[in-house]
Amino acid sequence: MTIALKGGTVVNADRSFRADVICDDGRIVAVGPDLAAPTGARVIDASGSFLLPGGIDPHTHMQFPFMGTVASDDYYTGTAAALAGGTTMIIDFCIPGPQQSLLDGYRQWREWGEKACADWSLHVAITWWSDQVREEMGTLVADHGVNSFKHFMAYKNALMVDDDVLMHSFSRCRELGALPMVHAENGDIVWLLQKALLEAGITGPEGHALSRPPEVEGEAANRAIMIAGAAGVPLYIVHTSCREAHEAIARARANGQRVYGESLIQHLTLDEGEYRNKDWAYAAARVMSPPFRSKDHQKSLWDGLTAGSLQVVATDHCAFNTAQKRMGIDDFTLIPNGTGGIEDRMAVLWTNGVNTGRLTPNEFVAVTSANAAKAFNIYPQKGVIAPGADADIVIWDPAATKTVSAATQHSNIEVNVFEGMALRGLPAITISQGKVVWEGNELKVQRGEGRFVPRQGTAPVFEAMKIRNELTRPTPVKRDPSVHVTP
Ligand code: DUC
Ligand code: ZN
Ligand code: ZN
Ligand code: ZN
Repeated sequence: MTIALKGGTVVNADRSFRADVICDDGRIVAVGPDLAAPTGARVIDASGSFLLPGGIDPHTHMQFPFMGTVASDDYYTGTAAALAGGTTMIIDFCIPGPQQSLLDGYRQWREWGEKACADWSLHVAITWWSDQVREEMGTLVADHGVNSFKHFMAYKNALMVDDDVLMHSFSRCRELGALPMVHAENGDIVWLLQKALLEAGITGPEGHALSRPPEVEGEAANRAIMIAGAAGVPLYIVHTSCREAHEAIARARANGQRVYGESLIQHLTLDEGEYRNKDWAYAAARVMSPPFRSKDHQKSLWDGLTAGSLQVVATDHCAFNTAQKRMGIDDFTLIPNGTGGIEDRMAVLWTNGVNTGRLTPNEFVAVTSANAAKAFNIYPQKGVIAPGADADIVIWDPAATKTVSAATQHSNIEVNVFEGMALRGLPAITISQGKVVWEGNELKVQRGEGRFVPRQGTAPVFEAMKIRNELTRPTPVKRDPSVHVTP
């Protein structure tokens, strides 16, 4: 299948320019002015539109078995919703439980993912430590295209790991050229606050936010950054939701540490007042961790995106319907944590970011695709419109409008946290693997046509860190920063 996009403005992270784009056989084959459409090509008039690299959401949980239930979007419905919103690739999480083999978990998640209709990839979570885990991390990097490992500092007695595991795993990541990631919340403190709130008779969704104040996130973010420094690895902090965590990231970066900060579209646009809604189901639908914050925290996140101290906008898409949320009707700690968002991420960010002048269109592309592609080592296969890249393109209509409604969404739940939000700037057409999959508000997708995208380890980054450490070694040497003792 050949497609010629005529008359649009290509918007990449680095620059914008008028150009036609030719896609053939799943790849972008030409980008330039006044290109002749090859014979037999479908010609699409893109005048007045922007051509954006397909969105990459590097933080989703499709079909995730979590808190006694399973997330309601599977890899098919979740990636279909993604494509309808202009996101052409997800990086989801394989989360083997404590004592479970990473390779067994990985095989299970690969099988679940076979029905995806957009390209996808996997991070793998480290929820325990042993020689077997160390070994299997190596196999995943060498043979299975995994180059990032996630660590939960929260969810005590479930997924949470302590500093011992963090140090072991981060050090192993360093050996492998893999990027460690953290969910930064102090799970011990959350646990104590949850108990205290329940004892005080606070059982509703408002207790969720009270049990996870910004301090627990700030503490964990600072701790993870220090451990990453001690281990000599870069660090990716998922769903940075508050000023404390963002400032820890900004400070670390200013000190020359490679720390990447991800924000979520929900935290940028929705605030903690949502948990005080009198309608239990309304508030419970918005329970996710970290929780929505106050406007001051939101401002800090927007400032971080503008200034570059936060680099990614993701969703943590983890969809639960009202019946699932009801598991926590008498106890907020039992409400499954998670919200949707993947279908709305691009348009909500455009409306609240580009239309307000907080982000340029180029910065929009950086935070919705290019930066994630770079951090996870799939750039320029993904994240840019250039010859040779995958033909994942969104024809973006900056004048199109809609009001968000769960009634018209493709995600497999009956609620939407952005319900009623007026949007301006929408994906008119989504092209995935060189095929039009979203057009005229209709999806044309097939189960299983998404491909698993393997990612290599990021060894050059680690080599640079080693050289830099050697070059900048202070004299007299207190602690030789190039020596990282592997525990
Ligand atoms: N937070 C959520 O809200 N859901 C999934 C996991 C997480 O960390
Ligand atoms: Zn140990
Ligand atoms: Zn998380
Ligand atoms: Zn998550």
